[in-house]
Amino acid sequence: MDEIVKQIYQGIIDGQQDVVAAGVEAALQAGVPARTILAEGMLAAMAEVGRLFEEGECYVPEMLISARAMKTGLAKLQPSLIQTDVKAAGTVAIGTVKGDLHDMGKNLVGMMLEGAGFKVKDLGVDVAPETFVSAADEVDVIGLSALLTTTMGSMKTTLEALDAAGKRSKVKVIVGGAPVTEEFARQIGADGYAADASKAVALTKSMISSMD
Ligand code: B12
Repeated sequence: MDEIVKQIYQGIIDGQQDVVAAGVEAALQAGVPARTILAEGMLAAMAEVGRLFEEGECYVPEMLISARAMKTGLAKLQPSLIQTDVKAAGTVAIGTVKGDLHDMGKNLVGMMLEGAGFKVKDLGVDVAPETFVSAADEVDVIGLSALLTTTMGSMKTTLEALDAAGKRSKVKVIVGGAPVTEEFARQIGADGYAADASKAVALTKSMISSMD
């Protein structure tokens, strides 16, 4: 791994916002591709933080501090990360489902969608099914994010609420988040699943073109 990328990786694990911000700037200046910084420096570090938490080697406060450092880095990386070439048409509402406060994956997906030309409405975290239902009138695609196995059920509840309100056929619903799988997406009747932000962009494009 590149020395600067290593610095970013370690900075996120240690929760050092300054180190991460300076590292991202230095890496970009040195010509390291934004996607490499994201994948090898930032996402790999968050995965390691998750592993440390699981093993009882770090706790919620450390996880939060690492998340803050990652957010600082992401803000620096954002302009280089988003592709501004081809503009896609379409609107997407994205939110983290009820009971779940994790927002970095959702933010990253929203950021990449915006970069690809979509109009994105960010509904935030801990979003009630009714809020997604209200958004269904204004958008083409709804994106649901969940990071906890316990909140994956909220995705199903949200789809049921859309159905009950008679709005299920008006929008395409895509789902994602670390514990979510293609299989789960199919089980709950979502229209699509993507494992990461780039795939989410491709998926959204295909959802919109299937609506024409
Ligand atoms: C940072 C973090 C936190 C931070 C969140 C800060 C924030 N602002 O988001 C804080 C400290 C608040 C937190 C709290 C908790 N957390 Co936490 N957290 C994490 C951690 C380390 C990283 C998550 C992250 O941001 N990853 C980086 C992002 C970019 O990746 P991502 O979210 O997966 O998103 C990508 C894809 O999944 C996809 N995607 C995501 N959303 C969507 C949506 C759509 C539509 C699509 C198409 C794609 C897509 O694209 C994204 C970009 O590529 C994970 C570990 C892990 N391996 O995931 C644990 C983890 C998710 N947390 C966990 C737990 C247990 C908790 C707590 C319950 C801890 C506690 N005891 O309080 C609480 C729950 C609070 C709540 N109600 O939500 C567990 C969940 C276990 C489980 N099986 O359910 C994990 C897996 C850690 C572990 N290994 O045990 N957490």
